[in-house]
Amino acid sequence: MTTIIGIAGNQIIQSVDIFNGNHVSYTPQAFVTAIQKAGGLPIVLPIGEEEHAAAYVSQIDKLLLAGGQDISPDYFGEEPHPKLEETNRNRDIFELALIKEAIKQSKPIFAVCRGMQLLNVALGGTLYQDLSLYPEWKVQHGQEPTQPQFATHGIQIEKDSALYDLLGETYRVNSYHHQAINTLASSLKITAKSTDGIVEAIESADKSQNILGVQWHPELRFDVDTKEFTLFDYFVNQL
Ligand SMILES: [Mn+2]
Repeated sequence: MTTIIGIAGNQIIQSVDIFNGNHVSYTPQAFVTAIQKAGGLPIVLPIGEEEHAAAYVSQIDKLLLAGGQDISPDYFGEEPHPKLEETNRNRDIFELALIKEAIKQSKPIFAVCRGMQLLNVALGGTLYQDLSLYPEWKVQHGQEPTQPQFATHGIQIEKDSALYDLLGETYRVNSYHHQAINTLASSLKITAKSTDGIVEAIESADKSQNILGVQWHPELRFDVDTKEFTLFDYFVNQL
């Protein structure tokens, strides 16, 4: 049986000169391609009503949370900091509902960048709305305009983790985030950090949930680095 992967989709809802000005639901092609290459069957879940999250999750085997907008800070009890960037409240609400349903229905979750941060918030953790709020910030975590196929900063991986088995003790990742995990949700464990101490990967603290979260973008490097592809292979075929 083919493993059905639900990818939580994003929207373009401002006026832009693409798609003939139409608003669109979408996910980056790289997620679709990586899942197909790993033998999974990807389905894009458009942002919808939170009460429909249970029906969506019941149709899929596993959930993938992609990157994108900043997370509305009131979900972790803060007002918007001046350095907060674009948010989409509808996406936050829908994805928070997808996460709760996936956990309730025991469906594994692979969470990328914003997805990892939102997962932490959904489970009770908090974020730095901007890295300038992190006192020990020393590494460039927003590598733009350097292209995403280039890994720019190092991470140190914890031994007792699935990530260690996939990537080893040290690895280099690309980095496109200005927000980061602050306090970690109690049901999660940190499995990798950058050298300045930013959380770069998480897993479930116990065996009750199947969770892999990464702060970088493996979907933008898997075709130039076979180790990066092992994350998708693990998600689709093992997690
Ligand atoms: Mn980083």
